[in-house]
Amino acid sequence: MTGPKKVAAIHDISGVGRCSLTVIIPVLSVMGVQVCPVPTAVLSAHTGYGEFVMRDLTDFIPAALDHYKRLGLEFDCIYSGFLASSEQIDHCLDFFAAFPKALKVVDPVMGDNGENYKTYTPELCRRMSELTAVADIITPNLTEAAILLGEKFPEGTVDSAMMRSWLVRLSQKGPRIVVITSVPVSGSGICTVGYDKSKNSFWKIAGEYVPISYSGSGDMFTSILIGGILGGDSLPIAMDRAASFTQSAVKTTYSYGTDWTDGIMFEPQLHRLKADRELSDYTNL
Ligand code: PXL
Repeated sequence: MTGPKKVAAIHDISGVGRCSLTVIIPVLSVMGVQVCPVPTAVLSAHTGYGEFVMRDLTDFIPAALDHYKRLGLEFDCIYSGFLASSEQIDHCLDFFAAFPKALKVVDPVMGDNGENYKTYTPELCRRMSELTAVADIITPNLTEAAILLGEKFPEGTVDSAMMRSWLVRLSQKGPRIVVITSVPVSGSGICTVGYDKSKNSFWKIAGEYVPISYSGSGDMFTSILIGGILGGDSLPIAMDRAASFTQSAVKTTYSYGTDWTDGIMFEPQLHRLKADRELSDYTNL
């Protein structure tokens, strides 16, 4: 009766490299969710290219928020990701405060494989924990989870007990649901691990190791997770949907031998995320 769920997506748009809004918009749209982009920056290519042109849109975010308040809009979900300045933390906090009924999802984008992204200053990383504290759901990768906890990035594999402890410690900082991606759990390949504080339940989705890490994987994973949860999935089902689609698209991409900077070749498989059938078989009376 209410039409598609509406998500305000506070992320950058990068022209080349398949990440952030160029992944989030198609993925959530095919899952039947409306994306309202609130761009944090425009880049010619994501930061993994080393050389890129970037326009910071810090001033745009509060202006867009004021407009949405004047329109009396409501969102079902506010989803933040790549930020271009530490002031944008305040703007995201204002967005979350303005729509208290919305599901608050923070992907604390800061780095991967033990390293920070090029534009992420120590101040921006330090302040990211202010955002995760007000979120309902956070989806750090292992690098970002370590930064949020002030831990060293674990070299080699980690065990389940350590991951359970990291999940609980992250949730004690605020969020009800914590999902950590890209975790090499001993004996289980590359896993996604999750915790729901309200149910004290822990979940793990095991995946195969693929010897390359593509840009935008986290954006793809979190978008599918959100699409699933807004559609009524339980946490482990949403995690499974997100991890298995991302893994399959990663394996497809790997078979073509493209550069990691080019991101996940998701276009051939996108239709698999679609709802079962189209509901358009009606006429006007
Ligand atoms: O997918 C994370 C991401 C988003 N946006 C930009 C990035 C990255 C990771 O490199 O550079 C611009």
